[in-house]
Amino acid sequence: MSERDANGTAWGGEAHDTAGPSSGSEPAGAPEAAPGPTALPAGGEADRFLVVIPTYNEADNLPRLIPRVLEQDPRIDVLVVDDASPDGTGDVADALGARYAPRVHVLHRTQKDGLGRAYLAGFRWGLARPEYRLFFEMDADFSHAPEALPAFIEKAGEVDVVVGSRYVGGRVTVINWEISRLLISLFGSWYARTITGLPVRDATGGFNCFRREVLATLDLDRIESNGYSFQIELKYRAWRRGFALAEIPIVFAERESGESKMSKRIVREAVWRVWRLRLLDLFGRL
Ligand SMILES: Nc1nc2c(ncn2[C@@H]2O[C@H](COP(=O)(O)OP(=O)(O)OP(=O)(O)O)[C@@H](O)[C@H]2O)c(=O)[nH]1
Ligand SMILES: [Mg+2]
Repeated sequence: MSERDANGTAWGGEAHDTAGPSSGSEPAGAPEAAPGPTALPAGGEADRFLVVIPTYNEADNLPRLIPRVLEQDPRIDVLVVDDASPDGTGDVADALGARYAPRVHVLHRTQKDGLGRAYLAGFRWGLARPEYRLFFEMDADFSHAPEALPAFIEKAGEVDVVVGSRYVGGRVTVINWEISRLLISLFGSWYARTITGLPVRDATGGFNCFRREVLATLDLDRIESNGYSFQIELKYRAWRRGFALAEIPIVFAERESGESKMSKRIVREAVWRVWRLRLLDLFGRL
């Protein structure tokens, strides 16, 4: 799958494989004509945060979301990872990239390939740029309130992985979900926790923050999951590598507009993936 950056330059997926170079130069294979958006800030300051937002048909949401994300902290940059959305989200993202340059970047992928693949492409993009110290996962549909970002940043001063949690302190902070969806989610987290031992109440949650070292240490190529289980797998691998996880409470609101991509297939994938993770770990092959 080929990807092009906000300037529309095509660049192959292989270019991402050398994650985390320590020099301030552009990553190999990522031809960007001008410095600017991806160059190291003056003085080699390496303290920026990358909010990775995967999008599929989020053209309505993105223009309202991006400014709200950026205003939370001057160190925040955004990377939109769009899978050739038929509703033109990619073009909307490019326009936002130009408007909010150099803080908004866009990765275009050629086909819908799932949330997990989109995040992995986004993480590799960020790891190839040494200025990014923290990485965030965030949905484009306002389920995740940008106003929570400062609390994640603060907690990331104490732990390696900050998990945004809908289920901490004996409370359920979900707005506008059908009871069936809530039960699937609660059961899913309990199931993942029970089988894998992962000490997290909200195992499937997708509003999370990772220190750079976590993503640089995990072998991203080995991550197979793509749907809900992607969120479980990422947390599980980080935890098994000995990284410290902590949950902070978030309020999760069902999407305001646009279409849901939640499917039975995604739930089914999660059901068997957690067993696979546990067994791989048991046999030392995680
Ligand atoms: N790039 C990319 N993004 C995706 C894909 N599937 C979902 N997304 C995005 O990932 C985020 C989460 O997906 P959602 O559809 O909101 O999934 P959900 O929150 O489980 O379900 P709903 O909110 O009910 O739709 C959103 O920003 C989506 O646009 C995909 O295949 N590729
Ligand atoms: Mg959603």
